[in-house]
Amino acid sequence: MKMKYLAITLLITLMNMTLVEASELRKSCFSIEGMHCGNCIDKIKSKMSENTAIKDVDVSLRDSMAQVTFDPEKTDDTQVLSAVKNAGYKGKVIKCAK
Ligand SMILES: [Cu+2]
Repeated sequence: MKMKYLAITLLITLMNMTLVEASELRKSCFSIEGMHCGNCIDKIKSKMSENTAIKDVDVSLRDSMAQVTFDPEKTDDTQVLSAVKNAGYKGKVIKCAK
């Protein structure tokens, strides 16, 4: 009886660990100066795609900003900003609007 209880507890713990791992991605927002058109967006997205820890990039031309989802264990805001810079734009971290 006790063994069964332990096994179930272990199983639940393992399941929770998997869930935590899946939700460990982080979302940061950046304002980006100097974007004019779709090519600018493509350039930024393409630079960011070189960083494999970046999982999702959502660039808004109208709001001059980008929302970037990444694995915080492998990259950070600073590296995202250098991708923006390498693409030829000036970015800074801003608070994400909900
Ligand atoms: Cu452009």
